[in-house]
This record gives sequence, C-alpha cells and structure tokens, in this order.
Amino acid sequence: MSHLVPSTLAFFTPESGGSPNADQIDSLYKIVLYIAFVVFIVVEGALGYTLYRFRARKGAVAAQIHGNTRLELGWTVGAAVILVVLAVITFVKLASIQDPPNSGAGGDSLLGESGELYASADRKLPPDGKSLNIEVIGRQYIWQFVYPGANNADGLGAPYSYEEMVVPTETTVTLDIVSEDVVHSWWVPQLGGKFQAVPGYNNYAWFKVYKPGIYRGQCAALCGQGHARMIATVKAVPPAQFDAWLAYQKKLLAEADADAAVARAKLNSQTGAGRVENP
Ligand SMILES: [Cu+2]
Repeated sequence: MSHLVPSTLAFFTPESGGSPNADQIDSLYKIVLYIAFVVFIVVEGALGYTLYRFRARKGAVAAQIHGNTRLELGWTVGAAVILVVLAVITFVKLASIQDPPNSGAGGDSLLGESGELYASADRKLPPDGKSLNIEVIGRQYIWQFVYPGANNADGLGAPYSYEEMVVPTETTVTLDIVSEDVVHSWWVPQLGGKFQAVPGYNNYAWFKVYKPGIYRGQCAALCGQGHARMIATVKAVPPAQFDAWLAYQKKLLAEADADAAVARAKLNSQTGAGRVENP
C-alpha cells in the first residue's frame, strides 16, 4: 500500500528530479497543493455537516439569521492570510527557479573556453558567469541544438545536433530558445519550466542535470501537422564524455568541410561539357 502514496502523489504533481529548478517548482506546487487540500477538507466538511445537521424535517422552522460579524471577519482575514503566506513563499522560492546556480564541483572544466557567452541583458547567468550555452532552435517539426565552438564570429562550424541534446552532468546549461517559423514550446518537464520559442525573439532558460540519463520532452505548443513528432530529448553524460562527444562532432564537421573543399576544387578544374560555373 505504502508505495501507492508517492506514485499517486507524483501523478498529481509536476515531474522533477532532473534539475534543481524542476525540484523547486515541484516543492512550491506541493506547498500550494497541501494548503489547498486542507482548505478543501474544511470547506467541504463544513458543507457536509451543515447539510446533515440542518436538513429539512417535518415541522422544522428555518432560523432567520442576518449576518455574523465574527464569522465574516474570520473567513475574510483567514483567506487573506493564506494568500499572503503563499505569495511570500512563492517570491522566496522564485529566485531558485529563475536564476541559474554555478556548476557543481564535478561540472565540465572546459566551460571557461567552451562556454563563451554573448552579452545579453535578458539572459540570467550563474553568479560566476560561466555556463554552457546552447542555442535551441525550433522549426517545423524538429528541434536543433547548436553548441559553443564556432570557428569564427559568424557562428559557422559550431557543432550541432537534432532532436537529442547532449549535455554534461553537474554543469549549468543556459539555453537561448528561438524559432525559425511558428511558435514552438520547449519543455522537458524533469528539467524545469516550459518556454516558448517565438520567431524574432530570444527566450532564456537553464537547467543543471544531477545524474546521467535520458530526459524526455516534447514540443508543447500546437505548431502544425507534425507537432506530435516534434520530440526533444536531453541526454546527460559525464563531463569527460561530453567533451569527447563535442570534439568528435567538431572533427566530423571539419572532415565534411575538407571533403567539400576537395569536391569544389575538382568541379572548378573541370573543363568542357562537364564544367560547372560557380559550384
Ligand atoms: Cu513545435
């Protein structure tokens, strides 16, 4: 029986366990849920009691009551106090949901070089200013992820992946969320809140994955015919494995560039009927 309680509760509460912000959202939700549950029991209990205690009976005459100052003050002040308490708790916890913390001790050590960041007034950075910044691009109907490591300022040569984002554990990852066509919505529930990808606008989010694993998500805004297939997976691996993966992606890109250069030179050197202008 006891195992039913946590799983039943988990059904009614947000997914969590992947990243600190998701855990904070979950605990804030539970505080509101518990208070609401107590209010629900008290109100429904009073209603049930009243319905039974003062039910219609033969010969009973209803009492005519005009107000009860103490009761009315009581439920007005009581409700106001609950609201104030919830507001205070929410604002106290908000920072831990919105603001990215520093990476953990076991975080990616390449951050100094690979976590190059653009200046932005909107993006929140960890206190030490270091994060792994990944651009999340929504398009009909696939997510693309662009990692740091471009060859030059115009962003060319940056490693990228589709559908599956690879990240190091214990490392604060900041996300730049954009869209190339319609509104999409980035949401991996275990890693925090939901953020819209809006054309012409940058949205920012962050997460810090505790342990290696696969965290699943799905575009959360109906974006067209292929919306249901627009899945998003975050694969968290130990930092050393991430660094190796990123280096391998860069190597593949460099090889593809070299192959393209050879093919281009070959086309350029062709004469006669096979000649291609401006290949
Ligand atoms: Cu979408």
